[in-house]
Amino acid sequence: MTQFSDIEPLLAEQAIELPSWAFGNSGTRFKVFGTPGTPRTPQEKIADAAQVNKYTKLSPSVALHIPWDKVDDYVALGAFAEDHGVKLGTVNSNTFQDDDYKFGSLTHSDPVIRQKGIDHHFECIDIMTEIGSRDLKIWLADGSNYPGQQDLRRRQDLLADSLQKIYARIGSEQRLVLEYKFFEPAFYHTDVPDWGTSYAQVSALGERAMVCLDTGHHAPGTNIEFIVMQLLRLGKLGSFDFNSRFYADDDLIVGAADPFQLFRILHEVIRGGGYGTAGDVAFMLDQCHNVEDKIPGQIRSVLNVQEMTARALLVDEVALEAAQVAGDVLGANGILMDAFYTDVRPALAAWRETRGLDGDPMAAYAASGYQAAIAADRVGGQQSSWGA
Ligand code: PSV
Ligand code: MN
Repeated sequence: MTQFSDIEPLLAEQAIELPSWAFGNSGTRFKVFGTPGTPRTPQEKIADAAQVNKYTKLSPSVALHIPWDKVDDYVALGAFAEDHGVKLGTVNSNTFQDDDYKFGSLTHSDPVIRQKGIDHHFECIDIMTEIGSRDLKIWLADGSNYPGQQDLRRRQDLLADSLQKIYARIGSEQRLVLEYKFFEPAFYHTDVPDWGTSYAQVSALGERAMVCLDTGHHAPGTNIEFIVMQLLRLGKLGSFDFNSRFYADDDLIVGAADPFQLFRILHEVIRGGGYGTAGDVAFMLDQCHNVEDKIPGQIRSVLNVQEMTARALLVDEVALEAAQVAGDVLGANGILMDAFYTDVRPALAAWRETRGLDGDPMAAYAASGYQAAIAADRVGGQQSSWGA
């Protein structure tokens, strides 16, 4: 039986990147609620993200979304982040909010608009080079709403061509990760709807092109851990966008809807060699906080990932394999469930204290007064918003 002390060194390797946009306001097409203290600038988003790392030591980097986080001086932004104890990480492109992209971006039939989308990615790569970022993350809203509206195959060919041009600009230490999503905003067809399409496209590019798996981007009932296993097996799992969903692309707190699913995913990550500093899978959150405060929402999120990671690390792999090979159906299932049902919270709290952290990061943040301070200080200006 694996003991908690056995897994402590591995827990210390955990790093979960935070999305800058999680600190802005967000909502639905029905309403975006404002929150007192919401950042107005990329700097204020980074300062808030640094709070999450301060109380958890789990989130040493922040992902940018361009143009939402556009600044004049990215080197200065990187220095600002370092002063706050975090680094700048993945750069996310955005070809879904410009009128020109109404009928697509990298798959658009008009070469001028396709080139505009490609140029935007060149700009993102330049920013990555300035801030020392490894990953360019591409998610495309491209697709169509009605059968017959578009030529599905032609668009795959155009996508391959556009991605090839972007990939050719990637530096030798940089990677391109291509995210998939089964629907929305296009509803009939999406140009990168599933891991297989992403895999086919990135495989055609080369070694430094990988798949990004957003946990909210699958049909209900999809066995996501199978996809994790398969991509790791193929050497193409580049990154995760963690969040959770009940119905659609809800972007709720990871582990909130189905902690068992998160446990199963992390178990496959660990088994497939994707966990820790030895693996090169990037773990990111891609979440929005519509009604809850954003900083504690992010703290809760990284703690959920840490708790399910600890449980997954506790799986007795030797006994599990023996049961599997012996055809012991209930024995194998029982071994997995024993780890899942282990309440690791007291052990994690004690371990945090040995690392100079408060055992209860949520309570420590609440007691710090930071939330009230930003609410008082950040008066006026334009609050950041998803899509602003
Ligand atoms: C698309 O739904 C997505 O998951 C992509 O990662 C975007 O970059 C992100 O959401 C924006 O919130
Ligand atoms: Mn995502």
